[in-house]
Amino acid sequence: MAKVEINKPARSWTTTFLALLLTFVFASPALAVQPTVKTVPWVATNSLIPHDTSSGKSITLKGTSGVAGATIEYTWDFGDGTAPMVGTVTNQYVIDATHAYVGSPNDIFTARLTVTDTSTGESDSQIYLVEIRDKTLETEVNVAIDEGLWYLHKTMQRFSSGGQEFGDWNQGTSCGSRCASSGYYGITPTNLNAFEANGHLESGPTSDPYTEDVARGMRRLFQFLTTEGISNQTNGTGVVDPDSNGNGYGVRVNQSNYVYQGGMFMDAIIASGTPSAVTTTGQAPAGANPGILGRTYADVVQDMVDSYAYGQYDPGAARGGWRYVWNQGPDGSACQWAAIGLLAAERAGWAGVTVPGWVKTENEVWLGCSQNSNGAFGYTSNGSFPWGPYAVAPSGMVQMALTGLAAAMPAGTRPRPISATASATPVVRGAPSAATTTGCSPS
Ligand SMILES: [Ca+2]
Ligand SMILES: [Ca+2]
Repeated sequence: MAKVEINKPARSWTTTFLALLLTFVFASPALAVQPTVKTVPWVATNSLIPHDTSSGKSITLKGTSGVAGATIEYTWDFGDGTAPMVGTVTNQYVIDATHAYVGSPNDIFTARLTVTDTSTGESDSQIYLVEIRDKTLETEVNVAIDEGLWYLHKTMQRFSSGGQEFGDWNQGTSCGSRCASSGYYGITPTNLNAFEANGHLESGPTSDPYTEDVARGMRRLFQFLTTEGISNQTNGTGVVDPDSNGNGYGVRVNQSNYVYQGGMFMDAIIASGTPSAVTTTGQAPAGANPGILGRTYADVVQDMVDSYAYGQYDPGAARGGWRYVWNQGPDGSACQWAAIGLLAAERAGWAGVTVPGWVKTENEVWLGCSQNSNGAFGYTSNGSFPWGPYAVAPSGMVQMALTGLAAAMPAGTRPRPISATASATPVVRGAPSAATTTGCSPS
């Protein structure tokens, strides 16, 4: 019974009834959100290409729903005659089921995920195709990629801010130690790159649940960057201008160890495949400072190239590499991330993105300094192997790819492979020249 307030005219029962009726009629449909089911495709642009498995192997069937709650029920029908799995959707982003299909190569099973709102009877469903393959390395790799991307999807932390949807792997709350316990921003672009390298892009179809993940992550990625003023440098070739796009600024990761992280960001931005896309997040422009917000992806990448060009170490015989902060004497573990980012920028073929030639010729100086005559690349010089040759030899090789040395050298003169049994102290074969053993360590 409605409470009738003194001094206010009481509404008649018919008015009250009509108001309640209208509330019911118009409010209820607005409250009920129709379930929208998405299943993860193996190929983002063609959901009819099945996921790989091998007979008897446990795999994860993967889907999402637009809604979750006590009245939202899911059914995974595996399509092989076994009993379906039924449950309540508690997390709209994770409706998965583990299943092992048994059959012969080329057998295709059509599983189906159905989500029903039991309070309204509304439902939606999508198929999920699985094909039995021979248990080869390729099949195992494909299943591992499939499962790995789902792990990243499940551990992404999603949130809204300022009317935009975000996601990252940096907060270490809901995913605990599985997230970046160190809190380094680089984990987010690295994980985004895993999606992109496997064809799941922010510009992809909305039917792919990973499209939303990558879009959330890209918005977050640009919030981790900052502009910085850069200036002419004097290196072994003379005075050089690192500012290829002439705006007076570079861009770097807004955190410690930014030299190590920048290449991961450049990879993820370039792997989007959309140089003309415009950022909707990040540092606002202010006066001459271009900021990050409202710029094309290509322009941001060029400014990251500009910062690596600016931060390359310039003086002496050990010049041409990078370390913890800009313009510090090089080490091989930092150099590789510069090379990885710059190589991606160069190979992207994006209009307006260029890597100055002098960055590469100066990098060759560092390669000459840090390569031992046994072929291995050292850490801070050609005799520096604090962890053996294993970690920094690939660093030297990716730098060689950037400079063009690796492609230009005849096969017989490429760096010799590092033996798995090589000593932590490199064995110098033959008589190394003085130039390859001394005189090039950064001071
Ligand atoms: Ca610039
Ligand atoms: Ca410099």
